[in-house]
Amino acid sequence: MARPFHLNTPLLESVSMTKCVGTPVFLKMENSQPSGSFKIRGIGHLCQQLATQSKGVVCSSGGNAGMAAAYVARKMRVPATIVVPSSTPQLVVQRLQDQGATVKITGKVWDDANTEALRLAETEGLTYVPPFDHPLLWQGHSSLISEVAASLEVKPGAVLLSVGGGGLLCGVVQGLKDVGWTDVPVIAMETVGADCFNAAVKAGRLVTLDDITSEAKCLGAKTVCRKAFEYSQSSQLTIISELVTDQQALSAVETFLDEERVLVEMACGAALAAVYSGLVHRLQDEGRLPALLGPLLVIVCGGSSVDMEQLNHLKHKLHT
Ligand code: PLV
Repeated sequence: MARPFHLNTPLLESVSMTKCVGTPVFLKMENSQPSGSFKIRGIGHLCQQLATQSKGVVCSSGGNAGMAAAYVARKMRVPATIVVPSSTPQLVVQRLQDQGATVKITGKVWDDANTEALRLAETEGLTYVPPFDHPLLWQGHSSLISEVAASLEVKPGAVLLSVGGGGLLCGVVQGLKDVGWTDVPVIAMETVGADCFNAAVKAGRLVTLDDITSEAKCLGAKTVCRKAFEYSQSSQLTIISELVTDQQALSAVETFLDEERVLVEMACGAALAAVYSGLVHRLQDEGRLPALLGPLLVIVCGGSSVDMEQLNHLKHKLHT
């Protein structure tokens, strides 16, 4: 089997988050992947399976799936076209180009960019790389949990992560199944306005949002993948779907920068906000998480759509 493109990332204990939650908090530092997020796990795996003979790959993305596809394609010496929506910050377009990718800006949200990517795959004979909805992606992402299981001595009390289109959630659930941890609850976070999973859970069916109004653009898929919804309905699993505001997600990004000295984007801030805003505590008070909780595993999904200028721009826009 070919060597994977992703790294075995550090698992760090966070003293400040532990203080906040009252139970040990471990951070799986996916921000330190070569492409800046966990996406490289699934996309690396998918490309190794589907793109070795490819004349080129095309990936639709809010940014980070594109970064992973561009990195992997460069290593595989395959041309990459990344289709992003107009909401994508210029800094991401630049970073994609620096990876050697051709960038195409199409439509307002990821769903529009995806229609164009599918069209290009069809008309130009390119290999389509989906950002979240494919079993090979989930299999690739699942390595994240087997790494944790190999280094954490005890079973986590809960896993905390962000949901965009649901690929990370599906990969984590698959990983939990692989290591026999299916009884570990998963807290699935989104921002208000990029909440397709929460909408589906509430409605009991897949829901397509009218628009993406959150600034956490990398969570901005209008419809969650079917597998993630199916997992939410499974009686074998506990998946808790919760929302934070953009302000809470951004403020979590700032606190994380101050306390852990790591800059992540708002998509990741959505998960971190569950700790800093007291949501984990609230879930315990409501009896949805045990009062005596085992270690909390936080997936620091990372993200490249952020620098100091973008952070200041978001602060100004959201008045935090
Ligand atoms: N971002 C996707 C989908 O965007 C993308 O194209 O990059 N954290 C970060 C930093 C992300 O970039 C994403 C997804 C997620 C979390 C959520 O992962 P998902 O989509 O697998 O649930 C529209």
